[in-house]
Amino acid sequence: MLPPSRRDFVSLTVSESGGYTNGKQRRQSCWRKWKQLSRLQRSLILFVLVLLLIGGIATYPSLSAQWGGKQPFVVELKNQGRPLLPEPPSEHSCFINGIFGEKKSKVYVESSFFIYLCVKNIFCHGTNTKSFVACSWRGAVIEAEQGTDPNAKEKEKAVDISPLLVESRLEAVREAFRHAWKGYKDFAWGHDELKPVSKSYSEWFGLGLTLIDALDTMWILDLKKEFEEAKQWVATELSFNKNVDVNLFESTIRILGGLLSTYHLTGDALFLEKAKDIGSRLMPAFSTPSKIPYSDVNIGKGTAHPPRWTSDSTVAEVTSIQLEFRELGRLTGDPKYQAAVMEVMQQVHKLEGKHDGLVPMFINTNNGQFTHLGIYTLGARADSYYEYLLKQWIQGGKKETELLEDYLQAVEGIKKNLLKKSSPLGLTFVGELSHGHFTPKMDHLVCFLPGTLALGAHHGLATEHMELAQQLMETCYQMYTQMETGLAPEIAHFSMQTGSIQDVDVKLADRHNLLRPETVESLFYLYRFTKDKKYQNWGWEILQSFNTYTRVETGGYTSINNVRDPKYPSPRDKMESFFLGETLKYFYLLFSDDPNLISLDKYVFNTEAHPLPIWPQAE
Ligand code: DMJ
Repeated sequence: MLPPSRRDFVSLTVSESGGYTNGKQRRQSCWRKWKQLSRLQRSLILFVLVLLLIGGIATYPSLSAQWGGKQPFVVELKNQGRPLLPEPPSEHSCFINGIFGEKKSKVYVESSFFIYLCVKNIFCHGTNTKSFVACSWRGAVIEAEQGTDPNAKEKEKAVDISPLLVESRLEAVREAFRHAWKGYKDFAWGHDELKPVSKSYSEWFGLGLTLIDALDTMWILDLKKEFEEAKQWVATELSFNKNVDVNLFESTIRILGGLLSTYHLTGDALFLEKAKDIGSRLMPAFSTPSKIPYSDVNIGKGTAHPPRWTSDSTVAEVTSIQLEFRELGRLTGDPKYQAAVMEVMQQVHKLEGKHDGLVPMFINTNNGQFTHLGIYTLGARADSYYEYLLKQWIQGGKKETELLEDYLQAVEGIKKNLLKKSSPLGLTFVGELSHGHFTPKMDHLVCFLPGTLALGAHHGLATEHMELAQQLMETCYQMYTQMETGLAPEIAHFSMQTGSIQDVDVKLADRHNLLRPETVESLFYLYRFTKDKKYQNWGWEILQSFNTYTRVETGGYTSINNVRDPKYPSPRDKMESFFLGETLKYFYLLFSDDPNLISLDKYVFNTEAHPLPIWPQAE
């Protein structure tokens, strides 16, 4: 999957057969031969020449597109000897998978060969900033809008991208999923995570994490064959009766959440039974002096404990398991599940140590108090606390006012303490506060926030939230586009000094990309609510970058160490389960134009992208 150090070139050498003759002699002998031909022979030759001329004129546009100044983007990548993009399409899907290779504001015709296979289709394509390109059959490119038109953005919004293009992008996501699934199936079947480069696997809980996380994605992407084989594994191989320590939060959002949502989408009781089994086995985590749960549970022995070095739990972890246990309680009718997780929310609601609604990162399981006070972030260890305040309120029918109050107060706290503008582009970003000192550091994890703010606005909260969501969305996109690979780093530092050249700076230790979903997730929400095509186009660019720098030839995608080095991004040899559970699912939902495909008025996504129903109003 890595770029080789050299490129492959094809050269053509045209040589004359026979010895040297000067031009005059050659012209004379040609004329003599022509005169020696019969009239019929001469007419035939002229006829063939005229036919060739007409054929040449007809094929000129596609040839000029391929050989002209614009080098076909996708073809160039393929020349590097890597399977960077989907395989050549077949039959009806010939337009799929990149006849159009898109890069920044330009659109290229990838291959006249594939266009010949689709001569009856007409493709229209808007790019993210400046121009629209309408491609007629055989690849004639008509530039309809160019560069400096001040109304270009508005027009872009107005132009309907062809349903064919929408379908082609959806198919590109399905293809990416199939490729990832192939790696998992071949080298990691039934294990937690694929190691695609070494063609092996890693275990975290030993519960087939990737397979369970991916179940509802397969259902939504309509990958029936893959879904059925995974379901068979769940039915015959999956057992939670294992002497193994699992992390309460991770197994709740990925396993319990994945099983519950698959149950709702399919109506298959197998998944509900499995959800009940894992849910009940996780309950010992709540048996603590404070009722704030421990981080780890042994699901075979029924014992729980904090990490070895502390009796603290992470605030995001104990406050981001509520959607799942509340839903399990509703389905089973057993009140213990809801009671356990709502107790945590009620305690955190009342706790001292918040700063304008912002919470610290740790909470003690013995006394139930926040610890390590003074550090406030929307990133790791706090992120999904904010997300779940809003989503629980939505899940429960917008009646639980304490949850809403805490959410609204937190948004005000973010605005007051954590928002700043970068230089030179003036991007709005979310930094961190450490004992009163502001740091312009933003985790990629924070990119869930534009989506959450937009979701709140959709459910009736201030339109100001939507405006902030759009500003932050641009920032998260810039975290990708300002990197040499087009992929965001794990952590960005924003420049605030006037005269800076680039807004996003990345420290050496923060240059990795784990195939995380948050930006694609937010793009999905922003597109659903605004219908602005630029969000789809930004997502398409990001998918291309994943295909270019993280796709492994033999199956799977790998996280990488260095988003700043397109020559050697340095694979980490791991495909996280959330790449299938979240990232590819959000890509698919982003590219879909169907608002009823997991309607946001009927479902709320847990923090691992598993949709759970919004409760009917009577409950
Ligand atoms: C996922 O497991 C969840 O989205 C979680 O809330 C945050 N981290 C990962 C994805 O980045």
